[in-house]
Amino acid sequence: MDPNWLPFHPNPSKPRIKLPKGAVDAHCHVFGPANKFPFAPERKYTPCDASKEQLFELRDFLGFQKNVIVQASCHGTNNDALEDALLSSNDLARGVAVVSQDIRDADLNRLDKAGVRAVRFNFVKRLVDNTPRDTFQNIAKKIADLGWHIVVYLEAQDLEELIPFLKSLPTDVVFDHMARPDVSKGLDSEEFNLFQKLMENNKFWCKTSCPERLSNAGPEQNYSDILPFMTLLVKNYSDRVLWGTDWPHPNMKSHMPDDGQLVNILDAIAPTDELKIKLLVDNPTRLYWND
Ligand code: 0GY
Repeated sequence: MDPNWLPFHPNPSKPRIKLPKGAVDAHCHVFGPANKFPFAPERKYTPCDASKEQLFELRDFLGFQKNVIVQASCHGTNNDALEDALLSSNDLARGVAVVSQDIRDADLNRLDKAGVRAVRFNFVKRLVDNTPRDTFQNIAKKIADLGWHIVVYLEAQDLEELIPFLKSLPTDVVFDHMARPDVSKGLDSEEFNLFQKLMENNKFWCKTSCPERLSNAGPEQNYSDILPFMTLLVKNYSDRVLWGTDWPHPNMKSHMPDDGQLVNILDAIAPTDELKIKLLVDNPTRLYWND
C-alpha cells in the first residue's frame, strides 16, 4: 500500500442505534486481496487489502443486512474482486461496476447474473484519467438495456458543466456523496442550490454519505458542519436518497473514521423511523433488489 495510506479502523465501536430490518450499506468497497485480485496498472493509489470477509463481518457487526459494493478506481475496469464478493454474498450484495465501452455482451450478462446493477462514471480528477463523454454514452446505451443505472462521482465545482450530459443519460443517475459539496461555502452556496435543483428531477438520486470526507469539523465535533447538508437532502428527497459507510474509506488523510460513529449519525440526518426505513431499506431495495 502507499506509504501514507491510512488503513480502516481496526475495532469500530458498536452503534448506539439499532438499524431497521433489511438495512443496506449502499456504498462500500472491496480491495484485493492484491495477491488474488491485483490492482490496476493505471491506478492512482495503492490501498491496503480490504477483503469481502472483512466487509461482511463489518456489515453484521454494524447491524446491516446487505451491501452495495462499488468498484473502486484502484481496480480499474477489472471487476473480478467485485464479482467474487457478490457471488459469495448469498444474494446479500449487489454491485456497481466500472466497464469499458467495448465490454462484450457475454461479460455484461455475467456481471448482471452476479448481481451488478449499475456502472460508475468517475469524474474526480485525482482518481482517474479523463474519459470522453462519447465513451460514457456508449457504455450507457449498453447497460440501459439490462435495466441498470449509472452512479456518478464528481465534485461540486464540476457539476454545472456536467448537467447537460447527466440529463442526457438514458437511466436513473445516482450521485456519490451528495456530489461532494464544499462545506465551507455553506448550505446556501450556488453549487449546492444547483444540486438541489437537479434533485427535483425524479431521474436523480444521491447518497447522503461520507461526512468524514466532506467535513472540516471532524469526528471530535461529530462532523457537525456537514450534517445540515445530509439532513436537508434526506428530508426533501426522502424517496431518492441512499446511505453507505464508504468502508474501507480510501484516501482518507485527516483521520480514519469509526464506522460505529458514522452509523450513529443516521439518528441526526434521518430522525424518524419512516425516514430511516426509506433511506436504508426501501430506496436501496427498489434500486438494487427490484428483480
Ligand atoms: C469513495 C471515494 C473515493 C475513492 C473512490 O473509486 C475510488 O477510488 O471512489 C475518494 O477517494 O474520494 O467513494 O470511495
